[in-house]
Amino acid sequence: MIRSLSTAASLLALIAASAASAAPAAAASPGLLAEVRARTPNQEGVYFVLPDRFENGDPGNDTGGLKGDRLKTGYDPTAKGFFLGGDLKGLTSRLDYIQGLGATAIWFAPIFKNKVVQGPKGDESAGYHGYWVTDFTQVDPHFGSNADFKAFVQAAHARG
Ligand SMILES: [Ca+2]
Repeated sequence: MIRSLSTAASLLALIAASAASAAPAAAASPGLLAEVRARTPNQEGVYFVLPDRFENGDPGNDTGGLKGDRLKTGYDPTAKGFFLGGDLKGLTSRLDYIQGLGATAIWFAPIFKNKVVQGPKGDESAGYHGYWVTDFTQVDPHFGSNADFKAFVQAAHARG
């Protein structure tokens, strides 16, 4: 069974994404939640994932809604220092795969809106890793939307 295990930063995103609606685990049954809560940390199999490098579920968000070359959009699937296109829809679509590995929890790199590109001229790279956060209340558009994050959490929680 999979349970979302988030970094403190990702928890903030979850709170932001679900602030206007029901609790994110509402889809899981009370018995399932009790089972999950009874597990100790050493019973979890944590799968760490960098969303940009996992699965591209929506090519429409690859440039994060930005126009121009890779120094404007951060997207260049031919360069390891730039966004490759992976996103939350892709991650959600591969929950069967992650569960099949035996993982019971998912921990992923920050997904918040972050600086697109930085670095000295000729040595620029993009924030595909998520660690240049500029807004802790919004999912970076390269990864999807707050609704996509909520859908991921609900799909993962529905598995336990
Ligand atoms: Ca994408």
